[in-house]
Amino acid sequence: MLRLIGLSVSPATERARWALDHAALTYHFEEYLPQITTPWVRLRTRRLFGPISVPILLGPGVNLPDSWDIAQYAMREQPAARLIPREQHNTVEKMNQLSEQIFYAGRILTVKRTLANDAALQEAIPDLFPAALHPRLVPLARNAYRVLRKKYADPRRSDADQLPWLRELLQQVRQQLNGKPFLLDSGFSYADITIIAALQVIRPVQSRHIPLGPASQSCWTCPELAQEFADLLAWRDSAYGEHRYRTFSGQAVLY
Ligand SMILES: N[C@@H](CCC(=O)N[C@@H](CS)C(=O)NCC(=O)O)C(=O)O
Repeated sequence: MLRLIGLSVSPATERARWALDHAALTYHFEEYLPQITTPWVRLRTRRLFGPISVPILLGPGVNLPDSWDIAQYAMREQPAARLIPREQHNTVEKMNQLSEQIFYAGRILTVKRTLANDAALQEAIPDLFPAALHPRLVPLARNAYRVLRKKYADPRRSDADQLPWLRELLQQVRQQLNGKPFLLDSGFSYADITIIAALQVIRPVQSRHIPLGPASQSCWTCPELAQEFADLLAWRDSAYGEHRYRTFSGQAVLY
């Protein structure tokens, strides 16, 4: 059985889950708790040094540490799902790079807003700790987010420059979509999945899809861009309704 280690709230995990679900590949999902489960993840992935990031897909002969690798694996295992149609591989890869750029720029702003919001820091504390302790664990969450701020920093752009950069990237998405139902002419694909997942940093999808408390939802929102790119967010919301919990052959995916 495949095992996907991930962070439920992370766009990178969401695109790997969606790809596996669409390809009708079953897996056990394991929530990653940064710092807490890191040693155990290092041991099983045989990555004893260097940074660990999720999602990671494990299974017999499978040890894939990146959502793009996982999507390509899903494509190989289930070609009929047409996640990455062979003749459009380059376009899908380009869309994945665009998704990474949106996700990385947006994440810097999300982390910054979270660090300034005690209620969001409290929401970020794992359920593993009794609820009564959460208010007292806020300083711990703040330290964890400071580590993330350092880890995800962009040496090429100031925080203020991330917004115009995001605007430019979203315009590229709009251009590729060009009023069509999907990014590729041939139909729903991993290009849609990866871009849709990254739009989480512009305004989060309903929390029944990705669990975020109200304070965290506001930290994941770029109000300046959410309105300007309401067309992309509406496209994202309708794709969730039609494609998120359905395999390529139309079977329901049960969560
Ligand atoms: N390009 C990678 C990005 C993975 C990534 O950035 N993962 C973050 C989640 S948002 C992570 O593992 N964060 C935990 C940490 O840094 O400790 C992918 O798509 O798999």
